[in-house]
Amino acid sequence: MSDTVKLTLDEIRNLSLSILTKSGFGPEHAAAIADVLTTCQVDDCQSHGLFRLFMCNDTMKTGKIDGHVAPALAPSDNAIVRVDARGGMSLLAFRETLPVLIEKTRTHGIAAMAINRCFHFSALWPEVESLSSEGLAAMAMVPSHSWVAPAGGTRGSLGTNPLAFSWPRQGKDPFTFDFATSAFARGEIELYHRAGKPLPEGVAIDKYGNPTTDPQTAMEGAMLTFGSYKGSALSIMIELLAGPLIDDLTSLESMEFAEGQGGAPYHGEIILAFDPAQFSGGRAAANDERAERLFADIVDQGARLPSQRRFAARAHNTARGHVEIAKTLYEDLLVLAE
Ligand code: NDP
Ligand code: PYC
Repeated sequence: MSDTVKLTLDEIRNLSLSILTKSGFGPEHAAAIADVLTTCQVDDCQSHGLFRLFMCNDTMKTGKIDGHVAPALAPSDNAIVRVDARGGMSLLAFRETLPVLIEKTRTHGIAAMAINRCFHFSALWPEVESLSSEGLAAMAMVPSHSWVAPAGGTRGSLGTNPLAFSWPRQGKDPFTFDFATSAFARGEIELYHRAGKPLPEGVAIDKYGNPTTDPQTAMEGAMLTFGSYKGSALSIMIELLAGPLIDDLTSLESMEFAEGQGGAPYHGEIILAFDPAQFSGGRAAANDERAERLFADIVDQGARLPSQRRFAARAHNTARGHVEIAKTLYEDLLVLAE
């Protein structure tokens, strides 16, 4: 008997919508979340696809999130778009405000969106790719919960703090990367835990500061940053840019706010967008060629660009009209939908 289940794109979205609605999200929030989960699952992003419905459901159970609230855009005449998620999930705030960010980026050459007071559970690449598909380069960053020890430390101070970047390419998929600044995303450790698999070395320490490969012990101890002090410094930068810079919480403060109840972290998000047409002094086409020469040099030697696996998964799943997910995951999701 197969240990996977086939789901069409409509089935992924409908399953997400029914779980989110049952959990207590209103139609606008449920649609914004279901669309991103479907997008992620089609690209075989297992840690931030359908699996994240558990986190959405857990977040609602805390009673701290508002599943119906409308985000509020602050008036501004400069290049900063400030949107208050007002205690709702981040995705509706991003979706509703994206056109303003695009317009401001085209006007000023560079613009930023600061989302405040949001619960956040999602992958960032769909956000930066919604800007690169408009011909803009973009970066996005968020803190999370203080699960991650700084390099040389023994306890969690930093979040898993993802950094995403997307660069538009003429007639091609964009150059995109999106990864946690921890060696593993929390979601990845959770998947190892579900599968009963040990972690690789170098991902986490126990609560006494000793290395561990046991996912449960890792979640009770602290995660490690990627690349030692380099990932640690990047993670601190993300805390600062997506926290104090935009008047919002750090991962330490998000953890305190949660009061041990679980669910998605609560904090802010920053998204930066750049218009190559304006930065390049009218030489965007020539500079596109220079970027393409770099990509070709990387690929020609057998290295792969980030997101190539994901784009291949998207093409494969779209062509066959379905994705495959673990049967155990599907059965657990059906319980949430009941
Ligand atoms: P991964 O380690 O799975 O992958 C990170 C990136 O590296 C992807 O762009 C991936 O491309 C690329 N990549 C992987 N292997 C290679 C390779 N050999 N050569 C070139 N590029 C490669 O990501 P994480 O597990 O760290 O993060 C997963 C997701 O979790 C992200 O989308 C992130 O936004 C999300 N996240 C969200 C958080 C939040 O608070 N909201 C917190 C932490 C993470 P490809 O996909 O093609 O393999
Ligand atoms: O995987 O680290 C993670 C994560 C944190 C919040 C949402 N995902």
